[in-house]
Amino acid sequence: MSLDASSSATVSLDDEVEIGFTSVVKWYLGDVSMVVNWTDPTSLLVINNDTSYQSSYAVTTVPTAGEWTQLTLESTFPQPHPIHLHGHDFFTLASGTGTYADAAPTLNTANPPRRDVDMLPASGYLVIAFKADNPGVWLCHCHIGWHTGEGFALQFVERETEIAALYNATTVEDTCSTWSTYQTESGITQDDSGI
Ligand SMILES: [Cu+2]
Repeated sequence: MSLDASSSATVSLDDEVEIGFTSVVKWYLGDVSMVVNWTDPTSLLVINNDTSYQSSYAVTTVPTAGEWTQLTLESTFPQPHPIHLHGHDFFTLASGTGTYADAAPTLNTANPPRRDVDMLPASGYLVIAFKADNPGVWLCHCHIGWHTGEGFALQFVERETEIAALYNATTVEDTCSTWSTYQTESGITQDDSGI
């Protein structure tokens, strides 16, 4: 089915992808390296109406049904990254090498490719967009597993006020508390981004 995208977004992110080498390697999107607490996932926070997210949760809220969100990722690192978004088939509006500003691409909104993964080229940029038609907590991350573990991720909380009703709160709370007990009893220490 042919579907068009929009080039006008009400939520717009333009994040530089960066890597930091300190005692451990971390990836950053827009200066944030994601770290979420295993025992306190975003969906549980939403259910508990505890929505003052820590900055390390890398949350962008997408409040309005039917409006568009656009994410531009740029990287000067000479390695491609497969970018995956949960909850949507996103539209790829542009990608290429060099900086987005230098390339100044025309965004392709006329039935553009729809993907659940697309490549951020080495030393390049990727522009994706999605329409807020699916309430939920949606992770967007590099699909190279250890990059995800090193913080290469962000999340969209889409139509926050509608999310709790979509969950069975008891199931979520029970699952989280069971995990928490297991983690404590087994002496497991979280040593990565938590995703
Ligand atoms: Cu990666």
